[in-house]
Amino acid sequence: MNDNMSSNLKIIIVGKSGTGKTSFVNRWVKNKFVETYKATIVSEYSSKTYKYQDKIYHINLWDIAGQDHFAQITKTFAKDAHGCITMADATEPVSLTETIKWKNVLDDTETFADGGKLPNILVENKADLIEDGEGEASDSKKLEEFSKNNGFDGCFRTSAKTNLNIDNTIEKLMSIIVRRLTAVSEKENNVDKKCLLIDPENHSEKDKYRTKQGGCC
Ligand SMILES: Nc1nc2c(ncn2[C@@H]2O[C@H](COP(=O)(O)OP(=O)(O)OP(=O)(O)O)[C@@H](O)[C@H]2O)c(=O)[nH]1
Ligand SMILES: [Mg+2]
Repeated sequence: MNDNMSSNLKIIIVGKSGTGKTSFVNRWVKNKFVETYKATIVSEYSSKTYKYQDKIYHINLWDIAGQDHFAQITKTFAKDAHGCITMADATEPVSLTETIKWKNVLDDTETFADGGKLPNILVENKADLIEDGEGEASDSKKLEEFSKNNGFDGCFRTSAKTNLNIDNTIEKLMSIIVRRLTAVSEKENNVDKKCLLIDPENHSEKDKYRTKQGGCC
C-alpha cells in the first residue's frame, strides 16, 4: 500500500447543529465531555494517531458546523476525505431524517480512491438520554433499517457523555477505509507486476497488454 495514502487519513463529521459532533470528537481525542453548548463556527480541526491492525494512522478530523450553508461548507471540507461520520441526535427524530441531506451532498461531491462513494457511518448520539425499546420494532432496529435504506456503511447509537460506542464507530469506519484502500493498492500492484512480466523488447506483447489494460506501462 502506498504509505502516504494509507497513513494520513482525513475524516469529516457532519450533521445537524447540536447533535453532538464536537462532543464526539472531544471524547475520542481528549476523553473529555462538556455540558455547555458552544456552536462550532464553520469547522474545528483535531488530530490523533491511531493504531489499527499493527499500523499507525494519523487521523485528521474535521468537525463541521451544522448551521447554515451546510451544503457549500460540506463540499469544501469533503475534498480528499477518506471517510465520514454523519450524526443525528437520538432525542430529536428530525435530525435523523436530515442526515440524508448531508449524505446526498457527499455522494454527489466526493468519491473514494476506488471511485465509489465515501465510507460513511451513521451515528445517533445522546443515547444516554433515551431508553431503547425491545424486539423487532426497537429503535435500534429502526436505525439499522434507516441506515441500510439510505446507503450508509453502518450505524451506531453513541453517547459522547458516557463514552458509549465512540471507539466502535471509529473502528468500523477505519475497517472500511483500510479494506478499500488495500484493495485499490493491490489492484495497482497487480497491474505493475503484469507490466514487469512482459518483455520490454517484445513490442507486440507490450502493445497487446496496453490495449487490454488501457496503457499502464
Ligand atoms: N446527554 C448528552 N448530551 C450531549 C451528548 N453529546 C453532546 N451533548 C450536548 O449537546 C450539546 C451540543 O453538543 P455539540 O457537541 O456542541 O454539538 P455540535 O453537533 O457540535 O453542534 P454545532 O457545532 O452547532 O454543529 C452540548 O450541550 C453537549 O454537552 C451526549 O452524548 N449526551
Ligand atoms: Mg460543534
